[in-house]
Amino acid sequence: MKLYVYDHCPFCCKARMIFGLKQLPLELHTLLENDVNTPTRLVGKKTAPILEKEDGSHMAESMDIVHYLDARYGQPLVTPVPDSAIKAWHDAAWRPILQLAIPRLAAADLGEFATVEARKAFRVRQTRNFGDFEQLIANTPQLAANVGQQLAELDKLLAGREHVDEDDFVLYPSLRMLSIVKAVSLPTAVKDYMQRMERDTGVPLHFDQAV
Ligand SMILES: N[C@@H](CCC(=O)N[C@@H](CS)C(=O)NCC(=O)O)C(=O)O
Repeated sequence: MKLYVYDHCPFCCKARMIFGLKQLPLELHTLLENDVNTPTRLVGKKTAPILEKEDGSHMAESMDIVHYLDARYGQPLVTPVPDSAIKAWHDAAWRPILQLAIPRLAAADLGEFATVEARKAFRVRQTRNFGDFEQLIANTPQLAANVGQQLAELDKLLAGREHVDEDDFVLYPSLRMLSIVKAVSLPTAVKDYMQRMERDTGVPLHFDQAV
């Protein structure tokens, strides 16, 4: 099956994760950030991820893709987690994580930024969402201190964790984005978790491009 993604995109990471966890063959197609035509032709709007199913039809919405593949191939593993502490943690932490990660991802070597115009389009879209990139970079010390405190809490939640459930689809995409941020040091259980998920999902972290 074919999956259309942006490499920076946390929703796309969710869809990629289920392919890796279920060891399904994956043809990954990275859309250019400013390619409006391809997604619009496939699902009627500019969005990622998009799954091309075996029958040639297309499906958007990351968790719909995850549940579709989870139910269809092998034993279901994306079990719901009522009153999830990890989800509550993520609700509080995702915005500062993205404020750190987005301006750094914008400068990274990623397939969706293969042209100057595509990289520029990302800056325009995400400046609308998160504000001026230079200001975000200047805010690194405060943001990193904030995220560092939150990671100390997460470390307790992840100690001894070995199973997979719906929480991983909430958490790993954001921690993957955080892996591009050098200023944040990762506590042991968080780092171990990220490396285990990288191995088991096949969705690589960005440590090699961290700034
Ligand atoms: N609810 C959707 C959200 C997907 C989404 O917002 N994807 C972003 C990319 S990170 C997007 O397509 N943004 C619109 C754009 O690229 O213009 C899902 O879970 O798949």
